[in-house]
Amino acid sequence: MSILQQLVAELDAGRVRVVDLTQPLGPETPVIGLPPQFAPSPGVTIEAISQYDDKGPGWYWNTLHLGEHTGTHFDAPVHWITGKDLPDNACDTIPVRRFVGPACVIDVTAEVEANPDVLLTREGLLAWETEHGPIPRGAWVLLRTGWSRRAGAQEFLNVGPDGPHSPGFHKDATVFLIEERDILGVGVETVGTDAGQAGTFDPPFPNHTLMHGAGKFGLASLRNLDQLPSTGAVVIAAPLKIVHGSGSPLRVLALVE
Ligand code: 23J
Ligand code: MN
Repeated sequence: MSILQQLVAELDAGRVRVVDLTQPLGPETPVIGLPPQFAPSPGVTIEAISQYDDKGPGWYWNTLHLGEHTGTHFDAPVHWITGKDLPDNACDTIPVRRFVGPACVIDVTAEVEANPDVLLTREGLLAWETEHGPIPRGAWVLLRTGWSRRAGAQEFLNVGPDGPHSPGFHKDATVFLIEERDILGVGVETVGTDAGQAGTFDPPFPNHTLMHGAGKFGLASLRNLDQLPSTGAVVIAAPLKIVHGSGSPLRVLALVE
């Protein structure tokens, strides 16, 4: 059997599973809140074009209205000013090979329960590697925080008087993943790939600033990371081919043995 025939046989036998890392996309989907001087994300509106009625007796279809960065979504390098002049930096020009890679899942759920603002550090990554081996070039690095268990926009966005509180990456961890591991990008359970308080960091939004400046990607609002092993899964995260798109909602799938 060829490798792909073997893969299909393993899927049929249930020895390889497809895990859905995607949130439902609808009017209830929480979107990021930015400070009031900036233009907001519009949320999700779905309006029927026809539903087996006068407007289309035999068919049902909808119009979607939403931002590119809504729900489970992909961040392309062109999303950030640091990545705006890179080659192949948008949804329609990134080579498709770069949407597929091995997953390294870093579990900080216990730390987040103690402190929702916790940041994964370079030391945290090195400790993970001592246990699981080096993060390979071209990996998706997924930050498992338990955050997707938070039901409803209020708990999920966790906005206080001083802005949102949610976990993320320390700048040193981001630099390490770019310069010493050459990953594809990071994925998180939270609404964005930076910590809730990252607007106050130096630089602001260090994960967006540095990852996209290095041509790397982001995946936000993932779920079901607790169904993945620390290593060994393969993640497929292919955004819509939006012309000059800065990002896109997408279905993120993991293949797990
Ligand atoms: C726009 C401005 C700031 C941020 C974001 C978008 C995201 O997190 C995003 O969805 O990429 S932090
Ligand atoms: Mn985004």
